[in-house]
Amino acid sequence: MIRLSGTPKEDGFYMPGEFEPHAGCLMIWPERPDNWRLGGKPAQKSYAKVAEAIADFEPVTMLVSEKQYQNARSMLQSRIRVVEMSNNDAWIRDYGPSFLLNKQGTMRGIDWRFNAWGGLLDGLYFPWEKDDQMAVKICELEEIDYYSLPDFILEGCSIHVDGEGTLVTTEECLLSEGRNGQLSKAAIEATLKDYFNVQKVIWLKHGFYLDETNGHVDNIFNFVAPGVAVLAWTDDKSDPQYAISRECLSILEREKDAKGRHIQVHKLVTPKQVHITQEESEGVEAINGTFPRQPGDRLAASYVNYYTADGAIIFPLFDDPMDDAAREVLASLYPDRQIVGMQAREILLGGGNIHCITQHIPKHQNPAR
Ligand code: KQY
Repeated sequence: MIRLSGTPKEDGFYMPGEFEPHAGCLMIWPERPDNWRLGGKPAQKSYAKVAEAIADFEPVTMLVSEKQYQNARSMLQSRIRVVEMSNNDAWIRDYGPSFLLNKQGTMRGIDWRFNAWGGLLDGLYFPWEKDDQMAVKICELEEIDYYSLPDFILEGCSIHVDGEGTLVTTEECLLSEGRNGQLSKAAIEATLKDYFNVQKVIWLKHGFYLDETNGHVDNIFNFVAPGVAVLAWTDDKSDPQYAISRECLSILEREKDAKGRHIQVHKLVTPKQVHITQEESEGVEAINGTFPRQPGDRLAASYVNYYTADGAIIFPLFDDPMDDAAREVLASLYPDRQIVGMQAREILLGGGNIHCITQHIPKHQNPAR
């Protein structure tokens, strides 16, 4: 496949919204014992269930290391395609390619640099070179040409687009020292505009409280459709999340999107606080250089971190009374999609949630080779 010069903007390519039609979904099989308890066994069951739920609506491909191939193949239904691909961990949204389309429906990819959410400064593990190589490998697998940035760090969970010229992100993440600390906010915004081909970037200040990725936007905000969004919310003034959510809301109320619309914001109230138990902590191997999992640590539990599938919303359940309220909000916002809840604690224990472990492939018209 061709590594392209120039930019998507110059070539008329843009990133469609996740709510637009899909060709399928990619995931990576979890296994590293210093991030997933008990060698990844409970997380593997959760990933398999998420894959099966999505496979009811669109084709799913699971990328799996050589070591885990046989195990994953036996744990996954035969309708799920299993492809061997080496990796450092299982966060496809962050280091898979950003998929782009042009007006004719041709698909291309972007290969950003990945440094485990902050490199040696405040990253979450080392090394990360297999993850960093995945975007190109996936472009080869999907048979698409791609743009490659030699030194710009970006994770897919750190941006959301409406497919109509607007991108939402957080300053906490994109301006963090460990990513592109040498670049100004204006230079970072210019790269986002050139590569996602958007006209408007809305900068939230912070992501979800204690999100270990320096506040990825996908745990606090998501587009339902152009001009319509969800925001993680709490009315508990004693929770630091309270001020963060209010700050996001006031920015979103003040800003307009690329088409000049005020974004209609719907609140998804968070579950009660989720903390790591002693037993869960003991199941994770402590390795120097990997983000530790201490008993009592609060996890960034948010219903906003859901996957928009063709015909369904796959959203996280936390065994909490707010699970039902979240389902109701999502049902009212997505009347044409089934609302499917999945127990997500084991995924959350690894530091992210359903949106972070899935990457949709937009429906496209690339000729079969
Ligand atoms: O939320 C995400 N996008 C990934 C978090 C990864 C954490 C690694 N422990």
